[in-house]
Amino acid sequence: SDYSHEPPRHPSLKINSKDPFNAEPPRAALISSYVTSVDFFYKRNHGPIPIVDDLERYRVSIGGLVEKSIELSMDELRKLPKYNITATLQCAGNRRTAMSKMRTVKGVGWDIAALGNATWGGAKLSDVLEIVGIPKLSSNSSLGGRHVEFISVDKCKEEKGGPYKASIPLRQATNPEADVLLAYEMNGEVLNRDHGFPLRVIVPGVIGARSVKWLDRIDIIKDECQGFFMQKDYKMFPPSVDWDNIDWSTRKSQMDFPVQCAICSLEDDNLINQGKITVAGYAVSGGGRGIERVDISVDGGKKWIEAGRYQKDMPYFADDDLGSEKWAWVLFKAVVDAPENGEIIAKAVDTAANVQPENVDVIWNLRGILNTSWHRVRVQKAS
Ligand code: MTE
Ligand code: MO
Repeated sequence: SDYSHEPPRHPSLKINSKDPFNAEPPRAALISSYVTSVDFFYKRNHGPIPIVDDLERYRVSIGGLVEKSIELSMDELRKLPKYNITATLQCAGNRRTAMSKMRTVKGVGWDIAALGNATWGGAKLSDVLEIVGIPKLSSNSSLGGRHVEFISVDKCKEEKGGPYKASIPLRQATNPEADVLLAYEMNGEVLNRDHGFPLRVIVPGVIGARSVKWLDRIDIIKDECQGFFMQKDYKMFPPSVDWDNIDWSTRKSQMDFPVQCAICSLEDDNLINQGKITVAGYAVSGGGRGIERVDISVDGGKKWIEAGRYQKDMPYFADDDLGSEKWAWVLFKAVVDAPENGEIIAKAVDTAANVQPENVDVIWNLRGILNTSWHRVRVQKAS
């Protein structure tokens, strides 16, 4: 693979793997703004960043089980109604490093910042699929298609040099309220190369792996995409399954991500010299479920205090209409006393009352995905 044409990146990103480039921002940078800047947005790749430089000739083709295949240019996509959707993209491997401390897992190590909250601009996939004759809210195309496959132009070794691909159910793709986008903008600017220039998919509320970058083709297919990242990677196995007894076909491809939160104002270990500590971070849940509350404990989980929460630049209350922010994270903040036992814990509850698990061992899985265990940091008084 040729890594000699990678784009420039912000020097403060923490590099977890260089080729392919996988990096996350420092914890504190993540909570410095509600919308994550492009510079500080995590970068997750499986091969070199492809170069798409002839925009005049660039086309995304839409075919498979449709009556008539089409090709769309960027100009044609831009003429469709444009939506700006604020959505948190989270890698299923977020917090993998902490899971691997319990027992070794396979995969790139990530601290707690393999996610970001951006405003994505583009056309709705449900509008695009109407052009090829598939109405809104369809579970089947007339030719028997039930899934929508996204195929990239990049090359990954897991696909034996072929492109990255993934699929989502047709029902979700044709549901305007699922807000699946063909995005050409990120935070009001043209998408940059790292994040999928000129066109990527955004599947809100779903693990990042389904939001295919550098889109080449969209195919309507009968069965789920058979690619590596759908069938042999992003699946959640029970703790009893290891590499000697794994049967990939027994589990579904992971789609929605579960409720998650993490403290970003503190590192794993901190020296403090005052009695009060600011605990701030993010909380997010998949599937369009909002965040109901975030609880903080300084006594190992016996007593909890509720953190203040923010969405956009306004205080946000859980029972309101979630509106356009239902895919976005909530930032939280609380000021607490220094813990006697030296540990601060955060856990979030989503609007369906799902709660994060207390310990990582009950959700350990060999690929190290979806570590959503209570987030714990340690503080020590400086002497
Ligand atoms: N799309 C392509 N073409 N190639 C990739 O390697 N990685 C996926 C997804 N889309 C990937 C891809 C994964 S695992 C994640 S988490 C997100 O892109 C990361 O998107 P980002 O780099 O814009 O943050
Ligand atoms: Mo990912």
